[in-house]
Amino acid sequence: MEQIRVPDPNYQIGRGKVEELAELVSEKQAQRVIFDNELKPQQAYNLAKATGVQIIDRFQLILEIFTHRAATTEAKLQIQLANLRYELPRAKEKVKLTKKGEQPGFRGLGAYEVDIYYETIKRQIHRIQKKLKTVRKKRSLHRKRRLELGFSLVALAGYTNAGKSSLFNALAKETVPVDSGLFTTLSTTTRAIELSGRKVLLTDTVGFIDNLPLTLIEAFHSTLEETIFSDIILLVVDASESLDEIERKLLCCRDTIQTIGATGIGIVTALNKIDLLSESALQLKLDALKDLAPHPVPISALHHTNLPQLKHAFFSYLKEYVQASLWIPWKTESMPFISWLHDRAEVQPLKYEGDGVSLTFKSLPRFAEKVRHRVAQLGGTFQRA
Ligand SMILES: Nc1nc2c(ncn2[C@@H]2O[C@H](COP(=O)(O)OP(=O)(O)OP(=O)(O)O)[C@@H](O)[C@H]2O)c(=O)[nH]1
Ligand SMILES: [Mg+2]
Repeated sequence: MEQIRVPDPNYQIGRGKVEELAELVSEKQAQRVIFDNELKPQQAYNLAKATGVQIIDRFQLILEIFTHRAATTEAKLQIQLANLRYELPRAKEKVKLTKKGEQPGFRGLGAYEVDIYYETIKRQIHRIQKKLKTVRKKRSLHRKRRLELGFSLVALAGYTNAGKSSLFNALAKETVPVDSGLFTTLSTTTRAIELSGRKVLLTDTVGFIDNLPLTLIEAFHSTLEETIFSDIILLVVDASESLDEIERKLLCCRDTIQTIGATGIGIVTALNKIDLLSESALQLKLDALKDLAPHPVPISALHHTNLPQLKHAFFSYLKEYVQASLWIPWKTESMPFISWLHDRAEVQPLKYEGDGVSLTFKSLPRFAEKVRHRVAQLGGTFQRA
């Protein structure tokens, strides 16, 4: 529903509209109503009373989406903090309202004293801020764990609804799943896939949007850690929209990538949903987007169109593998070391030499350096080709 008017202090929308809304809710058996505008507690309360369902605004919706997507402790804390900061100025009024009678979205608050509820939130904010400080110190651990795997990281990114998750599923399905034992520590939105024999970690991320409420920006950015630490960004665009829309969203993506500090990472653009476009319309868009969309590949995630071309495009961006040879003496730690290496690199058959074993492997340069370190600990020798 849409209405153009000066916001009503009690309902945000006009009385007539409130009635229409209540009818619509009952006709559609809606479970909640989402407002694009920010709502005052008084308005949310009155609307809940009039419609019988919970009323939330854009801010709360976005917060909910972030809550589902937050993979790291830091992101989770940032989101809790954003939520509490949203609640704090509303706390006293909400408790007062609830004392008049509980409504959907206001339940349970009536038991509080006004000041106690406010103070509780303040204390929680304080506690989370303290936790965040500790967590930030540990931030790099998460990243280290990924590097430790020895895989290249590809992050899906793009405006909301562009088709990132569809592409994620399509790519994950098209490729042989890699032994999952290793990945129990990864989030559900990361899959290991094979790309021309190389192991790659593909991560789905939360969608970008314009006009993000200021208080949510930090929480949003911390859910995008995967993007910052990736080797390639696979930027997904809904190419079926108008050229204006596509440009606006691409600019928003470019800004977001810059603000989170993911600059300098190779970008391949998947122009998605081409099944909805004619050949000539697609060509027009490809020409018009030349400067805004780096390395464009037209695809359809839904129909699995052009996925090989897409994989080829980002394969060329993966860091070159380096080759190295090593020798380690035969001792108890040697066997676990070799199986660790097998899981993470392309290892050629072993050769038993005297009282030790030698082998050649290919991997990412950063991983080869890690191997060099472990070989030294085992008292062996290491040589990069
Ligand atoms: N016609 C068509 N529809 C598609 C294609 N890819 C995705 N869609 C549809 O686009 C909608 C959004 O797809 P998602 O994969 O959920 O998009 P997303 O980018 O992950 O969205 P958020 O996670 O909300 O940011 C869904 O209804 C998909 O079915 C495509 O190639 N063609
Ligand atoms: Mg998605």
